[in-house]
Amino acid sequence: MGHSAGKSLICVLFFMLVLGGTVMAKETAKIGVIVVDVQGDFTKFKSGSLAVEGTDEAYIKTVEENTKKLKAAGFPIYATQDWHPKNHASFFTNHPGKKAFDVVKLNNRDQVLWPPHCVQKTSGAEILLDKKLFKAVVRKGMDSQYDSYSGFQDDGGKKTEMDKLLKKDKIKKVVVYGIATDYCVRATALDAVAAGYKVIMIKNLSRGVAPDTSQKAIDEMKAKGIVVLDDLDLERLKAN
Ligand code: VGL
Ligand code: ZN
Repeated sequence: MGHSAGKSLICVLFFMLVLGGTVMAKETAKIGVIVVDVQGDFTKFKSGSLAVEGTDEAYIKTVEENTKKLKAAGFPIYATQDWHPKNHASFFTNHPGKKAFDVVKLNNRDQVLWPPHCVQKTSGAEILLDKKLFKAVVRKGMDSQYDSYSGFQDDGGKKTEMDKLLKKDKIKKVVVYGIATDYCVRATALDAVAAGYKVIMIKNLSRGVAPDTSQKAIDEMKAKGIVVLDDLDLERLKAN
């Protein structure tokens, strides 16, 4: 084999490698993780004002361990943080004569009235996981007139930075879990699908406000093509 034939062969091999790599990269969608609203006020662990069933210390530890494993495996982790002003329209205390869990019309939508929770700069608004885990924390619900269960946008249609962050990081698939299954996890997962992401929701890393609405949320997510898994399977996720 002459010099030029050898070079051609090396050239062909090189291009096969590059092409192969490109095809492979297309098949393995880049995965990001969205940890939804793991904040003091939503937990029994911190005696939160809107403590969700099953959010004891063991739950927080399990979420932290699993999130650490995902980070160690190289997946970028994003958090959402409910971050309300004191005068937020979702608080029953801002509606004279109303009580917690009443439902009112707000900008033509049904709004559940919650106990005041996740007020900006209060301890109840703090995320209970190590901040070093997160590539970004996306705050939501800052507009007093609109609620924002979704990490992507509020009820007035105003977008957070979530979609931009994911696009910048070339994320194609998101793993979603946290609090609450029937509200913020549901809304964030459904908006992720609507924005074109593949979505995996992890049931046992999530907790719901009520069993009936949580089951309904799971059925809805499945109907929209979200893969609902009981537990995180890191090996399967790494294999994609
Ligand atoms: C949430 C109710 C009110 C949630 C936030 O994180 O699911 N629920 N605000
Ligand atoms: Zn809220």
